[in-house]
Amino acid sequence: MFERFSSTLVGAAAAVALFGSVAAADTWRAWNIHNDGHPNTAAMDKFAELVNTATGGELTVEVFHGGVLGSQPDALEQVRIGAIEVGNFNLGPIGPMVKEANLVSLPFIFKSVPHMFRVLDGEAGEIMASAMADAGVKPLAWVDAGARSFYSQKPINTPADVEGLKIRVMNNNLYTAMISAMGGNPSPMAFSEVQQALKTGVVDGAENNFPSFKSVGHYEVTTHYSLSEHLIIPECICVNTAKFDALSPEMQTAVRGAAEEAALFQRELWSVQSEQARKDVEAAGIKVNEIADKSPFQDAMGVVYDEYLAANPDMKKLVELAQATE
Ligand code: BDP
Repeated sequence: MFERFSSTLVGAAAAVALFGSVAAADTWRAWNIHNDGHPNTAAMDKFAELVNTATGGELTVEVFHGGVLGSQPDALEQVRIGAIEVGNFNLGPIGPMVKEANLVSLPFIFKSVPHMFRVLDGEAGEIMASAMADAGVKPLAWVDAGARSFYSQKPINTPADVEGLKIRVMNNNLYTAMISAMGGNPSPMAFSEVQQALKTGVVDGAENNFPSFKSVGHYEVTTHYSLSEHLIIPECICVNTAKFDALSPEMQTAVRGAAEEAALFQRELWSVQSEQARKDVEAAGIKVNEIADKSPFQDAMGVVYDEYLAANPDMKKLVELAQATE
């Protein structure tokens, strides 16, 4: 027993001498909800490739696409506790876990995608990132997810058109409040169930960006996509905080650099592929309608903001920071 123990110590000492660290080569599991053809799938593959190169193979990332490691809320919990190390997450489902992340789930909080990135690059983004890291889900880089709009079997031009419709939303009370404020019936549901729910009429509509509308076939079971652009929600490459903190400073730099480069790659792909996705769904028969005046939608959200900020007065600062960002 003593002999075994001492030979383990000798082995560890030899490894330190060879690699300059006690950490042996490690593999991280990465969660990705998207399938092939979606820009984030290519970006996560890129992240894995970059980590492998930058760490000289000391850290390998194995990406599991198509949500096979679980639904997004489940996978977030797994990352939080370290059962999955890393993933591409939407900040919407992070809100119930990290209040500060909810800033981005307030409808119409951002004027545009560039405005969203400016807010993330400023003080509000720092506050959100550190709260997320404290909760165990540390953002290494932000990625683009465009704007989310409604789709259904009829065009939506005003909030009144949402009245009485059952609309699928992601898992976050702000989204249920958003749909209720328009007189609709919100239905939180896992992404993987939405196509079937639209097909069978369990829900009348949903909301998403063009790449996701296309990639999981929601366009095959709806007829109209209405450019309400009510939510501009960023996504992250997020890692379990403890796993990241346990890396050597050199490895941290390598992994963060890989995430940043993969995120830039994603943003470029996104701008090309989201336009292409729109063209593809239009070619497949989807009618896309512009909404010239979005102010009735914005006005309808007054109650969502009022109730949310009354219940969470500490979120006022973040809202003000976002609104004050040019
Ligand atoms: C997509 C996001 C993905 C979400 C999905 C959804 O990229 O993270 O799970 O929407 O609506 O746009 O659930």
